[in-house]
Amino acid sequence: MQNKAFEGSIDYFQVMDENGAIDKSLYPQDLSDDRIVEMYKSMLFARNLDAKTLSLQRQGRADTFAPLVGEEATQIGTAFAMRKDDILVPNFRQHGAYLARGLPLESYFLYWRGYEEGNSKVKEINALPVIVPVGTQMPHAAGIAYAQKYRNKDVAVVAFVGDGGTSEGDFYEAINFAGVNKLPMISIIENNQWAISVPRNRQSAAQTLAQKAIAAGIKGVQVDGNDVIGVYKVVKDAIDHARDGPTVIECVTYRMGMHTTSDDPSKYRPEADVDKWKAKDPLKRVGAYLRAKGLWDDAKEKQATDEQMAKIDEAVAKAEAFKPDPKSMFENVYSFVPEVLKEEEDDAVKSNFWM
Ligand SMILES: Cc1ncc(C[n+]2csc(CCOP(=O)(O)OP(=O)(O)O)c2C)c(N)n1
Ligand SMILES: [Mg+2]
Repeated sequence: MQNKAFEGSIDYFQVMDENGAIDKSLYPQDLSDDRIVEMYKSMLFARNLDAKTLSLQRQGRADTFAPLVGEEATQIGTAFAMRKDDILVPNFRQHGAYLARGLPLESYFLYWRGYEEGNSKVKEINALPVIVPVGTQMPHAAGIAYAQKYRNKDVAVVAFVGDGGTSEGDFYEAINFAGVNKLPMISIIENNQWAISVPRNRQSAAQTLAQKAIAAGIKGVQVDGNDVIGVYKVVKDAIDHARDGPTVIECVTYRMGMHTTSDDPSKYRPEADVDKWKAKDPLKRVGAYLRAKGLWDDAKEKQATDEQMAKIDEAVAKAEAFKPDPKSMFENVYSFVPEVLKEEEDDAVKSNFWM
């Protein structure tokens, strides 16, 4: 005898196509025109901020950072679908999501100037700090989701992971644990096609990354990650059903810039690939939609950009005038200060090494 023991499939969603045309049957009913304008402004802000931070880094005024250009729809669509109490667990490229959730801009610049104080404000927006080790945020997210369920709280945990991150054991362990315990955990795979110089096809032989959910016995979907309305829709649906269990959402997008400011992608990828993805630019697409509806135009674009750049310049000036407290190195590491750390702090204060 031979029977099929299991059969599965992964749905792909796109609500807004590359020209800004909408599939009305999938359009999320709760999404107003005003909200889409807000999403567009938030995407524009992320892009302007990226360009500014890159320029500061090149002038030695910011540390190494990971640009998000091209991935705005994935991050902003997700952030807008989240409720206030939901918890954001980023990796290291999610400043678009952070800022859309309300992280003070000055904190962002403080972090990228290397100050601990920049990372501590994330608490105020129900988020975890920037997490650089690839994939380690996923077990944290599963643990936090377990706590929400244990306390019977209607809170979803939304964790970001890269395509590269899905090859880590941490990813599998986290989604497995989430599946077994039916946790309110949404895993957003920000599949930007690259893990530094490793392309998606060298990352996994699986046809989609979303199908990894199937092995964990949980729901997996794929969405056009450059379609902000599509991303909003699938994340919102997952959050609405988070009490029933976890979802893995693969957002198919593209890293249009470098991995980080210490990387040169021209060494390993053809420029023609980038050009191909430029046609799918997430900002152009929603911009075309809003313009066709009479909700956006060149004057609004200029006004929004001018306002955003002024805000950015003001935050940079504040961050550059910031006087760090060296004691901050010892804070926010643990929920309480362990004796050994306290001793180190006392020694450091006594030795006055920073004076
Ligand atoms: C555990 C671990 N291994 C290796 C690295 C070095 N590293 C930093 S980012 C990165 C690639 C991550 O790719 P992906 O998960 O696709 O995220 P993306 O950078 O594309 O956003 C690697 C290998 C690291 N930070 N942590
Ligand atoms: Mg990647």
